[in-house]
Amino acid sequence: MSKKRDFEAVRKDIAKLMHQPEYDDGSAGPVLVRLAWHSAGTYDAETDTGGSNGAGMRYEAEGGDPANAGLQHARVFLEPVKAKHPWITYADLWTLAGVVAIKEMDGPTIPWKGGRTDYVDDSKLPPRGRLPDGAKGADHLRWIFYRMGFNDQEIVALSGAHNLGRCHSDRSGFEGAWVNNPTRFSNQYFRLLLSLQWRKKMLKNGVEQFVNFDEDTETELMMLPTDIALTQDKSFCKYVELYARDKERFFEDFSKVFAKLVELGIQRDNEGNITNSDNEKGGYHA
Ligand code: CCH
Repeated sequence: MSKKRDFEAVRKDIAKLMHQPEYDDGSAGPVLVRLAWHSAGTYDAETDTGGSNGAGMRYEAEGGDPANAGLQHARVFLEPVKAKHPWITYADLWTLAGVVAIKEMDGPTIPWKGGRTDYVDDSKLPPRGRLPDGAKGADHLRWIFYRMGFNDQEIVALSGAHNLGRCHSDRSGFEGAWVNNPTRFSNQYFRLLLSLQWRKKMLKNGVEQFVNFDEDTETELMMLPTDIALTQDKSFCKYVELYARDKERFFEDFSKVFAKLVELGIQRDNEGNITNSDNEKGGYHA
């Protein structure tokens, strides 16, 4: 491979910035995973709009969506990597960073291919409101994820990313972490969903979430209404139970579904080259 497209070198530099003692739980990992997910999760299969291609979050229309609040931290973490490897597109960098972060946090290896462009086609810009709302229920999850082309099993597998990171009241309005060790990828989220008692709590800002308080350790964990909905819907709950008891199966399924997520809207030829993006057109100027 020519030096110009040395993705291995980029992977190494992303891995090196994972440790961030001053930030959150000491890791850039969770917010990088969320950046990759939100960059891709705007996809609409019917109109073939949105998705990671184009890195539209650089611009106010998408970056300023309240659903993306806080993701500037992830983008700032990655700036030195972009400066060192200017040939990589933001669309590739953000999706690759999610994949590298998951691996660095002891998660599965996720197949990833490069070649995304930073050209934003105005006709493919996603409107706001395409990302899920944590205050809602199972119907909303299906509405959002079926639109991208995922099924119930894939929705549950993807939700397992809530093993990582935390909610911030100044970003989403919700507050707290789902698990005790939010920088290590595991199936703990599914196990806690089923094993702990979750009670509704109204936060000072009027936002409702579910919490469990452990008297012994005096720690409070949280779940979003959408997380709890996975246990209340028969079809979803089947997979919550599966992933709670079978970590290997969760890792396998998560790897496949995350790889699918970051490929949404991207068409490739037999050699893996993207056929529906035009790098020659240059950047988009909002
Ligand atoms: Fe999520 N997520 N997510 N999420 N998410 C939040 C944080 C993370 C929803 C809502 C929220 C996925 C699916 C959903 C991560 C990965 C994924 C927060 C807190 C909310 C709210 C944001 C804040 O305040 O900072 C909802 C609703 C859904 C519906 O399914 C999927 C899919 C993924 C990835 C595959 C990660 C990681 C975080 C932690 C971010 C951090 O900064 O720590």
